[in-house]
Amino acid sequence: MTTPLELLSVEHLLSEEERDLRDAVAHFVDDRVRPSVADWYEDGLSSSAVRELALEAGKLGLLGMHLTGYGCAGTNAVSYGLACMELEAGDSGVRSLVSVQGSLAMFAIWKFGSEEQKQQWLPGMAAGELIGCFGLTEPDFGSNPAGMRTCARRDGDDWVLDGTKMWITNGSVADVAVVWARCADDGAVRGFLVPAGTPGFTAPKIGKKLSLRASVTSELVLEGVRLPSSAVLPEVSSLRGPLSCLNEARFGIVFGALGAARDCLAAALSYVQTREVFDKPLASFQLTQAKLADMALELQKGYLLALHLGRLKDDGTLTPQQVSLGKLNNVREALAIARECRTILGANGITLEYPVLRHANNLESVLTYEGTSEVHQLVIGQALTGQSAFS
Ligand code: TGC
Ligand code: FAD
Repeated sequence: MTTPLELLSVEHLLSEEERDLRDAVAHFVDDRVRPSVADWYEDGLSSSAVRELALEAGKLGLLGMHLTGYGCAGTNAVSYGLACMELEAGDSGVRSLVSVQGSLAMFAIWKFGSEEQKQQWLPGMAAGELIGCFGLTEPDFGSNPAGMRTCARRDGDDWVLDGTKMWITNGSVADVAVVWARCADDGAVRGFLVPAGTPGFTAPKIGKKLSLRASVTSELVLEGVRLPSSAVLPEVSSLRGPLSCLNEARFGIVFGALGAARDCLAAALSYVQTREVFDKPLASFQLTQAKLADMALELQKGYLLALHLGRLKDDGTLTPQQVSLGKLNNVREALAIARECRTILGANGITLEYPVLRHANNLESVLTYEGTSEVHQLVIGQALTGQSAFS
């Protein structure tokens, strides 16, 4: 029997170094994620578990791995993508931890921070000793962050921040929050580094989630938060700042979502060999094989797309529109695969004994965060027609 990813021999398109890194992350997921992930999902991931995972991911060099200097591993983009794929084969929440830390919080500081800010935060974040979060979304402004109400005003040499951020991954665990705010004096959007414990800053955890349960999600509340002038990221003063960070994280998701889909397909392939219906293995029915063939096809098309985008990124030519194409396709197809696998497992598919509904539920969040499918359709529509249809 051939595994889905062997069908097209996509493996041959990877270098030995890329395969070795991918395998190391896969072992980490087998050892540290798979044995506990059903419990994390059922109980909700604790803050201490986030810290432990961050330290282990830091030891493996996964945090900010595609960045250079400041203790970061400096791998190529394809290796980062492959790491996301293996982590998300474990759980989207674990990939989220690595994405938010490396591609959002660390990238913001690495790209737009002062040398002093980089020295202060990046080595500890790369090691997983310090955790960062990224606050862009607000209760009333998700897809349209340009409408943000979080406001920064000057008071002497200080900045004072007021506002609320919503749905922030690791908000209540983080040692530092990268908060994007509109400045009262010039209307520019700037990033601020808000250390945990700053007076006026709280981060209540969001409960009752039915998706991404192996991940902590929080609100950020800023009430007269006073920060020194050194807290502002000096190198950007428009939405280009946060949107550039999103390009990085979305790229990881292009690969990551396929990991979740691959894990679902592996579970379904194993299930159909042993489950008998109408006195024959489920694998022997044409309808089952048609489902499996279509899913393997989409998985491999998605993998080729991800690799192509990864090679473009390593060449320095990847555009945000191309990232939108990859995120739109691969998350949408991954979710369709997860749901189809759930049908194959019948009632067993609804339990945490198997990964399929957990992945499907997680992928509902992945479809929404980092730009909803509709936002990415509109980005592509604008590229095709030259017309913006956002508003
Ligand atoms: P627009 O007026 O077109 O541009 C404003 C400024 O931004 C620049 N720009 C970009 N820069 C870099 N990368 C991109 N993709 C960019 N898109 C635009 C643009 O050049 C301009 O710069 P400047 O310096 O000239 O001012 O922007 P717009 O307000 O019309 O917005 C366009 C739109 C809707 C595509 C954008 O707002 C968007 O992407 N919305 C979706 C928001 C979103 O994805 N939020 C995600 C929050 S973080 C998250 O979800 C983390 S989940 C956890 C995890 O990853 O695990
Ligand atoms: P809305 O923007 O209100 O969209 C609602 C619906 O309207 C969607 O279907 C959308 O596609 C559609 N829509 C919006 N605009 C248009 C349009 N112009 N045309 C047609 N349809 C449109 N954010 C952060 O900043 N940091 C984080 O760490 C973070 N982590 C997250 C973790 C989880 C688990 C989740 C679920 C979300 C997280 N988010 C985070 C927030 C996420 O980025 C937003 O949820 C997302 O951007 C969508 O915003 P919204 O939920 O406000 O939906």
